[in-house]
Amino acid sequence: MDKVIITAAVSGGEYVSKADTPYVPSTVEEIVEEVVKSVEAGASIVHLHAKNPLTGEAHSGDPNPILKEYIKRIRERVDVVINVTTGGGRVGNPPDVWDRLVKAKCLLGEEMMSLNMGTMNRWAEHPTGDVFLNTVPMIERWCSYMVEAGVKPEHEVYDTGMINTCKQLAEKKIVPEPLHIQFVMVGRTGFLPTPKTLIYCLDQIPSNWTWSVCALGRNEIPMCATAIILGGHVRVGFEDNVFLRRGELAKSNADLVKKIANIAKDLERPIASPDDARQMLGLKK
Ligand code: KMH
Ligand code: ZN
Repeated sequence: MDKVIITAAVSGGEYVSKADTPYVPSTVEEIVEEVVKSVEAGASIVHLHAKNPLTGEAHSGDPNPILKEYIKRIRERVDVVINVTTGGGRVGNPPDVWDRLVKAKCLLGEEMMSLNMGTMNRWAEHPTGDVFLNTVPMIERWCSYMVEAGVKPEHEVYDTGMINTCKQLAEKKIVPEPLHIQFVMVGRTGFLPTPKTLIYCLDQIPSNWTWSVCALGRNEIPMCATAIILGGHVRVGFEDNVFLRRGELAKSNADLVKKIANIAKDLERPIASPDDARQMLGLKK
């Protein structure tokens, strides 16, 4: 079986802060340390959001200087594929401001950027509103900025129609094939986190596209195990889940990486190194 790429979403993203777990990293040092430990545990990609160093909440201003610092400091410590979020379009943020931020974000030295593939009702309460706003023109523009900068888009797909939006990007030749999809199985307002849903999704995409799965809370490990069995890649980490098992907080993202790496090894899927991931995803180092 092909090697499995483990992404560690270490920073807690936009939803997870110190109020949820004291172990979520917030300072630059803590983020870098979590990345190093996660790579040692088997992660070949890290997915990053800029954090408020005091609270561990999402940083509310321009995230780019913070992300740039993370990237520089990570590169000094460890070899790993760096994937930063575009952060989506926020309701209330002028589109031209957001557009400039995303364009500049493509030039921070990362190899991949995640991008939500449609506008969607949020599955949980969120300080900036109930909806995330990613129109098709925004998606097309942002993907072309990434491609121009040599950054590979990771297409975050939360529901069926977003698969069609990915196909349109390929048909219009905005993103070169094969695309890389992250099926984000959030439940509630999006895909139900079930094997049946995932199999349906896989039937919709070309067989040469690469794909990964993430799911929230207690669904994280079972859905990642399902992805491993079905030949895909996985993402774990505090952005999606803070528990190692029922009632026990993970003390580090690395605990979650180790858990899924052991499952992969038991299922005879070797773990991809960062260079394996680069080769499998066609990244430009
Ligand atoms: N927070 C995840 C459920 C992104 O940051 O671009 C989705 C995500 C999207 O990681
Ligand atoms: Zn994210």
